[in-house]
Amino acid sequence: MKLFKLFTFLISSVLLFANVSLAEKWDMALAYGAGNFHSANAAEFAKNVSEKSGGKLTIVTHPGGSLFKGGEIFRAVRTGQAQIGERFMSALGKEDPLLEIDSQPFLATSYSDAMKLYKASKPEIIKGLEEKGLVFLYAVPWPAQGLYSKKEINSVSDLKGLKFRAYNSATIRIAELTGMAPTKIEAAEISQAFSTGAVESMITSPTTGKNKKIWENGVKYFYDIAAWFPKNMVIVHRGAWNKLDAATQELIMKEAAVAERKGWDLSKKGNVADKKVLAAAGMQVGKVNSELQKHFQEVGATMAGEWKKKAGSRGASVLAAYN
Ligand code: PCA
Repeated sequence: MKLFKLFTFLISSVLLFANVSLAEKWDMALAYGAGNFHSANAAEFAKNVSEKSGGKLTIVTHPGGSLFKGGEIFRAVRTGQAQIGERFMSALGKEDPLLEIDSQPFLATSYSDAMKLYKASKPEIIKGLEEKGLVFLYAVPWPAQGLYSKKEINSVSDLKGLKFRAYNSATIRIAELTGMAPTKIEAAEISQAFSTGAVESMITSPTTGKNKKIWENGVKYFYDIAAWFPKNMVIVHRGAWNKLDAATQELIMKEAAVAERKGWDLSKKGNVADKKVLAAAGMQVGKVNSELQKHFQEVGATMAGEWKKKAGSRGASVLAAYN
C-alpha cells in the first residue's frame, strides 16, 4: 500500500512537472440528424478542436438525439452527464426568459436584425447560463420560420381548431391566440406526428420541412411568414471546462467563433435553397395573405407585452440595447 502511494505520488509529480494534463474526452449531445446543417457544423467544430488540441481534448458528436434527446440535453449538460451539447434556445424560456427572446414574432425579421438581437442579448444570456454552471460557446439561427399545413390557409378561420405542432412556449402561445390546438413535439417526432394525424400544421423552418421530407406526410403548403429566427446554442459543463488548460480553452473559443460564422452563412443559404427544395417536391410555397399577416402581427404585439412582463428589467435593458 505504501509502495503504491509512493508510486502514484511520483507519477503525478512527474506529470505536474512536465505540465502534462491528461487527455480529456467530451461527448457532444446533438438533437438533430447528422444531415442537418447545425449538426454538420458542430461535427466540423468538434473535429477541428480535436485535431488542433494536440491530443489534449477529443470531442465526439452524437447527432439525432442518440445520446440525449432534444428535451433532455440542457439538463444533461447542466448535470455533467454530457460535457457539451447543443440545444434550441427558445425551448428554455422557463430557465430564463432571455433565452426565448429570439422567438418573439416580428422582433427581428431579417438576418441582420437577428444578429443585432443576438449581440444585444448575448451578455445577459451568458450571465444567466454562468449562474447555472454553464459555459456558452456559440449560437446559430435556423432559417426564417414559416407555416406548414396539410390544407390551404386563406383566412384566420381556416386556422381555427387545427391540430398544431409547437416546439416552445412562444409557438404554443401563437396557437392559443389563433384558436389552434397545440401539442409540443420535438423535431425528431415530426414525421410520425403528421403521418398519424396527431397534427396537421406547424411553424418551423424550410430546412426542417426539407430534412423531414414533410411532403411525404401529406403536408402540401408552406407559407413564408418569416417573423423570427430562433437559434440553437452550444454549451459546456463548467466542471468539464475547468479541467482544461488555458490554451485548450482558448482554442475552443476560437473554433467556436469560426463555427458561429460558418453556421450563420449555412443558415442564410438554407433560407433560400430549402424553400426551393419544398417547391421542387411539389409543395405550394408562398406568403400568407394580408388578413393573416395582420393577424400574426397582432398576435406578435400581444406576445411582446407578455414577454416584457416575464423578462422584467433584464429584458427591458436588452430591448433598449437592441432598439
Ligand atoms: N427547426 C426546429 C427548431 C426551429 C426549426 O427551424 C424544430 O422544428 O424543432
